[in-house]
Amino acid sequence: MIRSWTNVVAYLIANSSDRRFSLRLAVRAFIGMLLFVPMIATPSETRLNLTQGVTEISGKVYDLHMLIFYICCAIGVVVFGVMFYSIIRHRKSRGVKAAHFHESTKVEILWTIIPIIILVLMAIPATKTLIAMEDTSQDDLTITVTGSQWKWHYRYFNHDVAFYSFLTTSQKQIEGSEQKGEHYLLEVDNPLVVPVNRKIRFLMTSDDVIHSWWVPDFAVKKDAVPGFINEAWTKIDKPGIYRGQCAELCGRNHGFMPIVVQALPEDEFDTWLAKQEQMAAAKKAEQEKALGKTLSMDELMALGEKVYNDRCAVCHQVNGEGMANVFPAMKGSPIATGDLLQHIDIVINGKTGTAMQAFANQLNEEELAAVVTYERNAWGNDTGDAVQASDIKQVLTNGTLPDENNAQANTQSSSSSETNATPDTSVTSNSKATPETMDSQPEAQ
Ligand code: HEC
Ligand SMILES: [Cu+2]
Repeated sequence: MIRSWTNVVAYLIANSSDRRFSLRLAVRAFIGMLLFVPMIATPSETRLNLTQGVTEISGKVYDLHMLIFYICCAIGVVVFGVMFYSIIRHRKSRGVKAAHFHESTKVEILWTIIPIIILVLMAIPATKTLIAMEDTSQDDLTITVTGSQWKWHYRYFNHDVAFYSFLTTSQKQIEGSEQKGEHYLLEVDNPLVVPVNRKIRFLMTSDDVIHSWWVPDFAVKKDAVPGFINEAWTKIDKPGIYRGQCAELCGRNHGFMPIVVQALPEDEFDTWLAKQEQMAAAKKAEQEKALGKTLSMDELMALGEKVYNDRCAVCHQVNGEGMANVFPAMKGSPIATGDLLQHIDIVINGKTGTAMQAFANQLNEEELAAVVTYERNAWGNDTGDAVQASDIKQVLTNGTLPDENNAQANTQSSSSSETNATPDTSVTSNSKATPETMDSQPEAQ
């Protein structure tokens, strides 16, 4: 095709002395070009076009997109064709005299009615597809998707399985000091695992700002809005790994919260889910035990450093110096070197209206104790305070630190009272989107 195009151009130049002839050719070439556009867009593998995806809905969305695209091309050809034809045909050099009329009721009615008819015709298939996309009834599996700065959290309804999904691309690749990997910024530690051939309903919400869960292969793109629950669904035809991104500008690390979905054959998925439930139960038991343990300062600092670097350093930085005017420094912070209860409080409850989120449901007591200890002793903060898991448990249940004298009694009473506020890392309930609130308002939009 390119060859023939260059031929046309060469021909035009060669014959440019014959102006009338080349004009006619130019018009034909232009119309030919317009007709040629849809052909470029057809191959599904081109990076320029929408993906056909791996679900029935994504196929429908693709077809709809192509249909509308072709209609637009046809309109383009007709409108530009008439326009250029008229301009060239009635040009001054041919001695054509301009007509002096205006206001033609007939023409005006015509150019109102024809577009209306075209729009209505386009709306019919579009509405059908939209209605199918919105129909979340009769699902086989419900998954709650919660966005927060800057990670996704997934919870399997009616199963004791929930986890966070973090970006795993190394900082070095991001900075450019290391070769970028194949799935640069599109890889996570825990992908969302789902079965094929089952209808999966997603309930989307957010813990802080608006995010948007977008996986092009499923044609699912839904805003995750704090305080609201949006619904979406998918039914995947083909096992595989599908990648997506947060599609709503949600702050500094917006580009660092990708989505990875692993679609497994149904039986493999069932095995996976059963195993996750077992692991969750084992983890819970382990954490109960951790509450009674007293860790040494070294143990607390080692665990604390890991938690800090994994979860806090994105904002407060590894060197504890934060970022001027955005994220306060931990080094020498009045809170991290001051009142212990206030320090624990901001870590477990966060600070509303700021990027400092509540970590009570994101980390377990042991991790919270360790990270607070770390912040109070790293970077020359040297307060000497060692915080234990049982201290955190006390703050979570009573809002106070255990009194030195009856610490024993407090530990006993607290471990016997199982409250809803009990955090359990991977199996967490989000403060704003617990299963209870979701059950009571599943239709909320
Ligand atoms: C998404 C960014 C972000 C992350 C992640 C984050 N913080 Fe913060 N943090 C903030 C911001 C912003 C503030 C300031 C809040 C305010 O305006 O008072 C803050 C304040 C604090 C303070 C009070 C400091 C002071 O001097 O005012 C402490 C302590 C703290 N964070 C601890 C942590 C710990 C521990 C973690 C990890 C478990 C963590 N933060 C993770 C953003 C973050
Ligand atoms: Cu986001």
